[in-house]
Amino acid sequence: MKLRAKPLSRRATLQCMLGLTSIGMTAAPLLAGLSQAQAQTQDSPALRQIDMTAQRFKFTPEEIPLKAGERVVLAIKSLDFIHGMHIPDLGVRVDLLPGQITRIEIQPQHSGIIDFLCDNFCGGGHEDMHGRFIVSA
Ligand SMILES: [Cu+2]
Repeated sequence: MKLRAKPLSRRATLQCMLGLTSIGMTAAPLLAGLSQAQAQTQDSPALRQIDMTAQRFKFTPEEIPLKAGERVVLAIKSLDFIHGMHIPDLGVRVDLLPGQITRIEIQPQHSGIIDFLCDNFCGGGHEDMHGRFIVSA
């Protein structure tokens, strides 16, 4: 069966326009906000992205606050070496290729401190290359 859109009569169009303008100045922005939020949850849930860099011998930022249960994407750019990103408590470990952005999705379930570290030996300061997520309830 073919569905054909029925052209609106001139009167119907006019009624629509009147209907829209009858929404008060305060209601219109509220409705716009609602439809935007729905679009995000239904179509592509936008995860919060945390931009990071890895460079001898430091992750930036080194301390990252998170909420328990929140899914986030770490977008880590290595600036100079194949560093490693190892998060033992979350069972995550990846190489960070220089010049590329490596994305890792994590979702810590409980509040507390979760350490992360570089696990590719990258030089004299390698042992200092670590950081932590501070997960709040
Ligand atoms: Cu390193």
